[in-house]
Amino acid sequence: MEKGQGETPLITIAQHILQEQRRFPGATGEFSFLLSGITLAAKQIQAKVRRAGLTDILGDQDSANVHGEVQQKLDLYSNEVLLRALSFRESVGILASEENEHPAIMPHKSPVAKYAVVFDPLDGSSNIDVNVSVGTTFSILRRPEGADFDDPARWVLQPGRRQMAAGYVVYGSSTVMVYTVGNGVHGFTLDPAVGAFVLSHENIKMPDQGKYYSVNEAYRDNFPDEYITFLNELRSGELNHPYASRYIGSMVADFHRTLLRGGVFMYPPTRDFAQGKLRLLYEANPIAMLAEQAGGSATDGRQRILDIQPEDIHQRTPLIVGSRVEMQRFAELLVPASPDTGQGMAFPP
Ligand code: AHM
Ligand code: MG
Repeated sequence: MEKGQGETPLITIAQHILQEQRRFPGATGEFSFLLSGITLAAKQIQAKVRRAGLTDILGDQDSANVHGEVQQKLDLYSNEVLLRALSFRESVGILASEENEHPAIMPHKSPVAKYAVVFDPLDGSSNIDVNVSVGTTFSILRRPEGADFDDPARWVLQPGRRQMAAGYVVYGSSTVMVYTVGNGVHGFTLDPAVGAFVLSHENIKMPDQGKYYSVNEAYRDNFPDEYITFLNELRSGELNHPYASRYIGSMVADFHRTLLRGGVFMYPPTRDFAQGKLRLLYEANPIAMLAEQAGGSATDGRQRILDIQPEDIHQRTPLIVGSRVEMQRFAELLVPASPDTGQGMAFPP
């Protein structure tokens, strides 16, 4: 019998979040209310994504975001939906998005606001027009002691290990939301018939080793040596078996497969882009928290992603994330960095 039909009790994401919250004595329910804003936005975004070819929502918006990238109409729609869904929650003080240069200060400026939410509303948006999976990533941070509304950056410039919760939604052949509040990783599939996210992947654990590596190999010649050695080993079978490659070009979709099937996903530094392409706060951090919660790990090639102290809301970072066996081998290949000699730097000066 199919899961969710009959024998297995049907658990919606709302119930699950409430259950999780009971672990914290004195919890007020604000956090659940906040997460419900994200699930509401995800439903709205998925509805638009599903009808994208039918409405006038495909294509560019004739504008560029803070990174100089052309914004797609769906990027902007998704951004607005998330901002709207979250800005009415009093517990949220600051929202920061890939699509906005500066964090948004919630007009209520409530003294009881406890959280900042950072997100990439629609990741992998170059895939939208060709009907390939895209996603939303989010990270929730607690307001630091003494942080006020005059200094919104302080709310969000925190290392990823301080995330209260993190997750993503992948708009694939079905819409799946995966989240963690630091107590395991759980996945929910949207049942379009009833409009509810239903628990479909409980307590996800990444396999110890996988069969796939996932990287944009077109840039291979520009990767640092240790990445090339690592890829060669994966291909040749030195790590127990030869790997196959899978690369969608939507981080959320590539990571979702890595989470469920194991293996490694990477966006390495390149000669031209020493920090790679992915953004630390709203792309790498949530993915790293999920990976660690599922038994995997994530690094920038020098340190644990979750230990990086961010200096800029939109800063980029290389990201290598995956299963235990692959990540261990990758770590062995890295030369310890020494700022004096330049040894182990991605590209020695
Ligand atoms: P975006 O936030 O502008 O959509 O870019 C991020 C995406 C990731 O989803 C994906 O991993 C990466 O860009 C793909 O980049 P590339 O085309 O260089 O391989
Ligand atoms: Mg993105």
